[in-house]
Amino acid sequence: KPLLNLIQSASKKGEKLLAILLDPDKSSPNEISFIVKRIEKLKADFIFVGGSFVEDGVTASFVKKLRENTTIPIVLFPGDYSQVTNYANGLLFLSLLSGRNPEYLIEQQIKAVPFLKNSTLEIIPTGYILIDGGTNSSVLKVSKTTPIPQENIELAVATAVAGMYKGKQLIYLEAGSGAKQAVNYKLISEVKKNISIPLIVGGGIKSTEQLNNAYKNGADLVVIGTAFENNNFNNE
Ligand code: 1GP
Repeated sequence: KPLLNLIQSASKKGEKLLAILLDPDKSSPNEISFIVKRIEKLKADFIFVGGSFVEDGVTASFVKKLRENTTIPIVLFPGDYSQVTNYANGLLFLSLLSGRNPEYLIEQQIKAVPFLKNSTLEIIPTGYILIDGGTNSSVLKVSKTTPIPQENIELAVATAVAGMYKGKQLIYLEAGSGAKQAVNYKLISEVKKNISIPLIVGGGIKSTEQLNNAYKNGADLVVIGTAFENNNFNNE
């Protein structure tokens, strides 16, 4: 599993990784070569592609176009099973572990199987944990679940560790796209201390300072979407 190995070995060596998240719904295909140049300038390790509301077929043509413009690995971060496409390199096979909605714990995953059985995608089992980012993010609206409060570190840690015991290869702490409050550093460091698999953190990270603090506290891979989209993130 080349992508997972890359993340695992970076995590072991303490090397920090960056992913830029693109929402096919918000980025126009005409801008792709320009977007790719900006991503390459940031030296991002991955391009994540996904969104909460994307029409059928839009992700596939978007990723195809991306693929033609860059060699950076493309990883699907799908809002639902219809967003899965072979033009990408890998797939975060997400289970929303913080929620109690079976649709996002197992139903969507089952619906993806007919496609995935014949797919070339690297499938990466990922425990997805929503932390309250102070906004009614689209992932909350779509999943109809309650996020874990920032103060409830114990619950966040137990959820992450349960995910690891269930065999997830990555844990993703998510404050929600455009979150007012990113995942707090104490929570990141406590989760990190308690798991032996790589940790992804995203949602509401807008500055180099926040990025570096997330890394310092134990994030192995940070995901930036909104700030990149708004051209607010230059990592200088
Ligand atoms: C959202 O974690 C990602 O799923 C990134 O969030 O858009 O706030 O950067 P932002």
